[in-house]
Amino acid sequence: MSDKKPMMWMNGRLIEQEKALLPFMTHALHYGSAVFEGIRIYDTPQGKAVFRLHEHMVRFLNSAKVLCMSFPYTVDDLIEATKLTVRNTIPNADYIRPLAWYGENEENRIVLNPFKFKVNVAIACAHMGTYLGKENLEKGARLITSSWTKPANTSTSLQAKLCGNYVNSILAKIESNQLGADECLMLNTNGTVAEGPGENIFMVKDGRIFTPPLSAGVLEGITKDSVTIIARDKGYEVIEKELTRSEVYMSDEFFMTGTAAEVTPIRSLDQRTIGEGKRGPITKDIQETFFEAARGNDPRYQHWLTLVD
Ligand code: PPE
Repeated sequence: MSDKKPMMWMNGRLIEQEKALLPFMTHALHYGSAVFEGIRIYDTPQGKAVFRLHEHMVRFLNSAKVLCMSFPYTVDDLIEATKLTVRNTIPNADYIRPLAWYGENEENRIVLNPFKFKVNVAIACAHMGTYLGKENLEKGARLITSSWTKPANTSTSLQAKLCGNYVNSILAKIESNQLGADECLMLNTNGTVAEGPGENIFMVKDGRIFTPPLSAGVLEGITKDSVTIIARDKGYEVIEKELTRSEVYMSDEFFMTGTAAEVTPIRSLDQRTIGEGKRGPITKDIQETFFEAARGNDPRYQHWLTLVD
């Protein structure tokens, strides 16, 4: 073990991660007025690489815009800051967490409107490992339908990664784990399928692949985009359409995608076995190519990787 302290980037410079302590009056701590990203680091034959870094930073700035945050960093600045952070963090880091938040105001006042509060931007790394269990990448995870619905597109901005939105995901996650499931499926206020608490979803039926549109109340996932491109390159039809819970029960295959979840097959929903109750052939085909792409073994998708060194 090296005795080098893990570093993170905050407001333009590297600091020791353990020294990143925040004041109690931080607006975001009280109200969730912050935006974040989650980005994966993969080991590739060329060294450590960040998956779709540019797209994540574009979304990060768009999320900040929705919250009327301004900060003086461009996408390119944030890409350079990320590379610097990855080079100076813990050795087994596989996940990057950019976060921008409203901090304190000068008069220490407690008010909802964050306009007079300082905006802070930071990038740190962590070890995430497999999100829904290593064995479930093959066996498939078990889902329940959450009793919590996703907020409507009229309630908040679901295409922005607003920290406050994630209280809904946390409630759903607590419930699914308390009930013995690995994860949950969340419906929207119209009763159709939205996504997971931190994943987009895909359903396979009769050889075609379906996923809900943004109007169903989902994040515009970067893994969802990668999987759609991979699937279409393989000749599968990928169709965006509203899905019902029953359609999922009757589907041939079902899987979740996300930076953290990668491509995770689902074996059951509400104790109903999906398809054969294990990773289906189309899911396997797409999952394998996804991992080859992320690990730098597929030249077709090399442009998705940013080398760190
Ligand atoms: N929907 C939601 C609600 C979501 O949070 C994520 C990412 C996705 C879909 C998939 O998006 P993308 O990562 O761009 O493919 N969730 C992040 C946070 C997970 C966490 O537990 O924290 C992630 O996967 O990094």
